[in-house]
Formats: sequence, structure tokens, C-alpha cells
Amino acid sequence: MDFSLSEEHRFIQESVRRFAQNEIAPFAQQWDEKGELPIEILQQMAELGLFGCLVPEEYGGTDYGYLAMALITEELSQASSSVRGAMNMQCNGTAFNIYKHGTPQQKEKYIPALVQAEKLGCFAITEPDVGSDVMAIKTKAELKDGAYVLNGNKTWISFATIADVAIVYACTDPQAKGERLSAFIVDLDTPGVTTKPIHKLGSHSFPTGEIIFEDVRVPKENLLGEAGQGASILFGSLPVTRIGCAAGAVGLARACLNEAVKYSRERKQFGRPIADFQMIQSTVADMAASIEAARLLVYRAAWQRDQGVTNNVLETSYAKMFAANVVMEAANAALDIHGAYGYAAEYPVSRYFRDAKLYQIVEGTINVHRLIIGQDWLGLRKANR
Ligand code: GRA
Repeated sequence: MDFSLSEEHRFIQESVRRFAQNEIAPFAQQWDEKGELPIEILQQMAELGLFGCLVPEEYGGTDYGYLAMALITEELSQASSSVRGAMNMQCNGTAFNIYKHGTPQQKEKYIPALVQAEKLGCFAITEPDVGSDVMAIKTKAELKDGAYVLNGNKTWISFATIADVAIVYACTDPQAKGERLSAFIVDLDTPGVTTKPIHKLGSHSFPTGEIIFEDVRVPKENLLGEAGQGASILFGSLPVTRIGCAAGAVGLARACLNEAVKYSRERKQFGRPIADFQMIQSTVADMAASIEAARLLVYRAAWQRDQGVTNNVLETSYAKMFAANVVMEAANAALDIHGAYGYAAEYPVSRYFRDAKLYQIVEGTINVHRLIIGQDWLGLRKANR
């Protein structure tokens, strides 16, 4: 067992920390207020090779691996939880999947463009009536005259309103069980595609929206993998975007802790800094220890994948569930420590608090992860298949 990061990992961590603290953190509050995600910041991330960390050089990637992806995401999220979402959109849920399942033509057409942020990506799973129960996806894809015709509505899709390309999961065989779904690479400028923004509690500089497909003709060549392989592609990639989310939760939790520490040292009550009071020390200790534990779970899940253990659904669920709860508790504690100032819009902790809730909802709610873990322990369904 070795808990130390390699020289390469430390280098990646330190460079992304510098970049995120200099180029993202100072502007995160203002981007949040305006609800904007400047394309320039995504281009800078692309130049640093961050979006290519799970694809090899031949497609413009850096192939840094999963632990590197987690380290990068954590650093980005400490600066802005919204901006870290781009890792899932450009890399983990799109380029990675196309690399894993795509034809040589699909790889050449889409991966370098996603990695370089020339095209913005997204993946579309959720629907108005389909959240946790993904196998019930209703969006239909019917093969007609050499093209798949897509009809249906996707909602809560990150990057929906700015993306050029989406991996869309749709039903190709309503009668089938495990083979009901297929995955498609859809250019979002295809006639029949419309998008609408959704206004949210937090993550304001991470656009989210609906995508509506009305008789959208997707060329047969844009089927990802085989027809009927959608569930296996989806469940094969969810662990990666989940590690991305869990790392994001750790980064945001760290931002909460840093602000709590800073404020506790500055704020004076009863004639001394509130850091002198044991209740503050106790809160900070709980935050620090639980963030450390969450980080170790995230690193372990990412490291396992780097070792070739890619069916680690159970360990990924431990990390995602735990980190999502830790960030919510950390945001709550940071707000408590700030008192009324924590409730003020101009203090970053109120943004952290709004952003933190996301992690208990996306990429499998905390209850989805509880059921994956609980059913595994109770012998009802094995998580690592
Ligand atoms: O065995 P079979 O033939 O019956 O079929 C199963 C198998 O083929 C089928 O899926 C396949 N499969 C797998 N293939 C490869 C299942 N697991 C794997 C695997 N690990 N690898 C169905 O499997 P099942 O077990 O019968 O599925 P289920 O019972 O329907 O699963 C329930 C469950 C709740 C676990 C699942 O539906 C689930 O995980 N739901 C959560 C949905 C979710 O995570 N949505 C995420 C939305 S995207 C998002 O949030 C974006 C956030 C962006 C950001 O902030 O970064």
C-alpha cells in the first residue's frame, strides 16, 4: 500500500491548482452572478490537456489516467464547482465513451474536437419521467431509410444549451430487457433538435437544460457501439462521471473548509477570534477529517481503474455517496461558522451551499448509491459485475 502521489500526479495537481486559483477562483463569484461560463476558460483548460486525460495521444489526449482526472477535478472544483462540470462533459461522459466504443471514424471526428474544446459535449440520459430508473428511457430511436429517427425529451442535461454534440441514450427495442437501449452521437445542429435552459438553485455558471428531439434523423454511422448496447455503455461510463462528481464534491468541500478556517481566524467575538472557541475547533475538525476520508475513497476508486479494475461500481458508490454527504455537511458547517454573513450573497459560502446540494442529486442520487451498496452487502445484487 502506498498513499503517496507519483511525481507526475503531484506535478499535475500543483499545475492545475495554480491555474484554478489564478484563472478561475477570482472570477467564480462573478460568473455565478451572471450565470456565465466563459468559453475562454474552457479553451485554457483544453490547452492544458485536462479534457484529454482519459484518451491517448493519437486523439489529442494526454492519457494521464483516472487518478489524474480526480486530482484535476478536485482542484477545479475548489475554485468553482460549476467549472469542474466541464470535465464530465468534455471528457468523462463523451470523449472517453467515444474512445471506448466508437468506430475509427467517430473517434477521429469527435475526440480531438472535444479534447480541444472546439466542440462542446454533453450526454443525455435523464428525461421528465426517467430519473433514477434509467432503463425506462422513453426517447425512441427508430431505424428508417438508413437513419435512426429520434423522438423524445431529455431534461436536466448539463451543457444542453451550449453543447455541439451529445451522446444520447434512447430506446431502440421496447420489448427487450437489458438490450432496450442504444447510444447515439448526435450533432445538436441537426434539424428537429431544440434546447431550453433550466434555472437552478446553484451551479449557475454550469448551464443545464432540456433537449427536445422531434423527428431528428441521426445517420446510422452515429450509433455508438452496437444497437442494444446502450445500457452496457451507460453503466460502463457512469462510474467514471461519478468519480468526477465525487472528486468535485471533495474540491468544493475543501473550499468550504478553507473559508471556514479563514473566517474563524479573522472574526472576533467576545474579545477574541472565534477560532479560539472549542465549538468552532470541533466543527473544523469534523469537516477536515470527513473531507480527508472522502478524498481517500475517491482516490481509491480512481486508482483501482488505473490498475485495470474498471468494474468497481461498489467502491465508486462509496466514494460518490460519502463525498456528496460530506460536501453538504461542510457547506452547512461553513455557513454556520459565518453566521449571518454566510447567508449573504456576496460571501462565497452562500454559493458553496447552493452548489453543494447538486452532489446529492446528480450522477445517481445518494439513495441510488445507498441501494447499490445495500443490495450488494445484502447479497441481493452484486455491484461489481
Ligand atoms: O443484465 P441485463 O441484461 O438485465 O442488463 C443489464 C446490464 O446489461 C442492464 O444494464 C447492464 N449493466 C451493465 N453493463 C455494464 C448493468 N450494470 C452494468 C455494468 N456495471 N456494466 C440493466 O442493469 P440492472 O442492474 O438491471 O439496472 P437497474 O436495476 O435498472 O439499475 C438500477 C439503478 C438505480 C442502479 C440504475 O438505474 C442507476 O444507476 N440509476 C441512476 C441514474 C444516474 O446515475 N443518472 C445519472 C444522470 S447523468 C448526471 O447526473 C449528470 C451530472 C453531471 C455533473 O454534474 O457532472
